[in-house]
Amino acid sequence: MTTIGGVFITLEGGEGVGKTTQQTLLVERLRQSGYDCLCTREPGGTALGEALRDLLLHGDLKGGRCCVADPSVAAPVADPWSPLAELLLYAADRAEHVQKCIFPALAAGQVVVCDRFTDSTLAYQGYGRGLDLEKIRQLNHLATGGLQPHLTLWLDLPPEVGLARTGIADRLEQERLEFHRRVHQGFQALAAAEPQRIVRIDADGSTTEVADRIWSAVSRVLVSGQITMPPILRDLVKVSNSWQNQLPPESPRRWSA
Ligand code: ATM
Repeated sequence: MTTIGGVFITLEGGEGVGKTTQQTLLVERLRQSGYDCLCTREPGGTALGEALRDLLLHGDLKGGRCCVADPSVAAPVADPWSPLAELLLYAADRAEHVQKCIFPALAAGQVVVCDRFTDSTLAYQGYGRGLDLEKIRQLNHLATGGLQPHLTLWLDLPPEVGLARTGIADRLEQERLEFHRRVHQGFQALAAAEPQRIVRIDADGSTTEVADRIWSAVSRVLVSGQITMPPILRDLVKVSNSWQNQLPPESPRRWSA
């Protein structure tokens, strides 16, 4: 195995927990402390990923619409995408993101702060939609080459509170509220199963209070930041490099929050 530098941190949680704000604050604090950071997100982070994000979150194809749980998306239509197709689109986004952005940044010794990663797929497609958790784990492994975050910050709020913050709770019918409750239970179960990696952050409080809780968890992992590159990922990078030698490297995408 090859040892590389870099620290991989992910933020997870349901709707309205404040992930995006907290990600921005965390990255600012890391940069002020002298760390070189990549601030990225899933779905997204690459050209393909941003196109998939648009499709997954706002997709409106002729004859059907995505079945993503985004409560801001209008009521489901007659022909929603199959949950398996949705799962595979998230996996395609992740494979591209890991190989083109996350892995190179880690290899260069950066701190990667990613808004959502594999735990979202387990929580949303697994616990939320009811797809088989073991199959999702296998697919996550295939897409990431086995790469796992050093630290996952699970921003926890009761789903009703988070959805109320987004201002759309009132428009949610019971069925979709139930979905978000299952997603929340999923994050709870994942955190209980991997307490070393997944740290629960109480997302109730002022922005500064939550940011301080996050910083205290992050400070603990920064001292130990070393990760091991899984061989499968090393091979993927080699293959990719051999046919991409003529192409200019893709810069990480930026987006406005
Ligand atoms: P953000 O709004 O936090 O960026 O997330 C986009 C949506 O993508 C979110 N939808 N809702 N509701 C969660 C969803 N999502 C999945 O369902 N599975 C995944 O693997 C990922 C990365 C995101």
